[in-house]
Amino acid sequence: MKGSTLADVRAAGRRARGGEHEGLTRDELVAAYRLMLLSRKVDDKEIQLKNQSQAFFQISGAGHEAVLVAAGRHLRGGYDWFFPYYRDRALCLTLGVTPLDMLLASVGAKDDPASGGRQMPSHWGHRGLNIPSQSSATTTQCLHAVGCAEASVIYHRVTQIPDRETRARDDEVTYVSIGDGATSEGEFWESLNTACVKKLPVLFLIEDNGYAISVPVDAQTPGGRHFAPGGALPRAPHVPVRRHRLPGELPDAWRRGRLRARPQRSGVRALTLATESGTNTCCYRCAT
Ligand SMILES: Cc1ncc(C[n+]2csc(CCOP(=O)(O)OP(=O)(O)O)c2C)c(N)n1
Ligand SMILES: [Mg+2]
Repeated sequence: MKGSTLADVRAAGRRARGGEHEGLTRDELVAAYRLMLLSRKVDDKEIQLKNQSQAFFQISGAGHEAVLVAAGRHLRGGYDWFFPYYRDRALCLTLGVTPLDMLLASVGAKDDPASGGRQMPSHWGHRGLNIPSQSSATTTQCLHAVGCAEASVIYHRVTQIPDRETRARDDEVTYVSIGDGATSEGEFWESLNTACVKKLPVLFLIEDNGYAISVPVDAQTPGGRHFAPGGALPRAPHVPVRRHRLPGELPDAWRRGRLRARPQRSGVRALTLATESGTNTCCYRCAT
């Protein structure tokens, strides 16, 4: 599916009337559009709560919705495992986290299923959907994801583990996502290294929005954007690299990842349509 905005998906839905658009039926496009719009509306509501001092923090996923709905529709909540970045609201909605769950986290309620109000908002967690709670320190999620994927392999291989069928599925994969800025940290490269050495079934999604707060990507990533020839992604030639400008290209690559049970990286370009977080007042801007 071309494009990554709400308007692009709405236009694709019109073109698909009575047929398919790039392999997606009209109903599938409408379902994707509803999730994208829901994600944007929950962001808007949280920003309103923040401005009313009812929420103490807000992290927006605006601009990242299309790729994350595409990812979520090809993964399975409660079956695969998830270490989503803080902008992954649309992925979590697609997996089955509800707007109420998100708003409970936003106001730090004790009924918040992610952490009982102990974590910051958008620090995703859901026991039933296989979303383990994460740290606020960016990139630590990559190490957790690789450990999780290694556990999948061990459950698969060691047949003596009691109840192994109820604890792990043979074709489960682990999803982890990260921003362009966080890929500069050592944990990212450590996790890629281990995933490749052990051939672990991990999907890395890099959401490159061109900035890490105020630092543009070309100030900390060789070659500039993650898509650029000679950019950061080709620096690890042992990991199959897929550069996606179009969210619709994701699933095919990821199906291949599942079939081969090997690490896969995808880089997508995103334009965050909000501030970095509720504590910053400057908008993220596209570098190009
Ligand atoms: C280890 C660590 N260093 C710094 C921070 C502060 N911090 C939070 S978000 C952020 C920017 C990360 O940029 P990027 O990975 O590109 O994600 P984006 O916010 O652009 O989506 C930083 C530096 C942190 N949370 N953890
Ligand atoms: Mg960024």
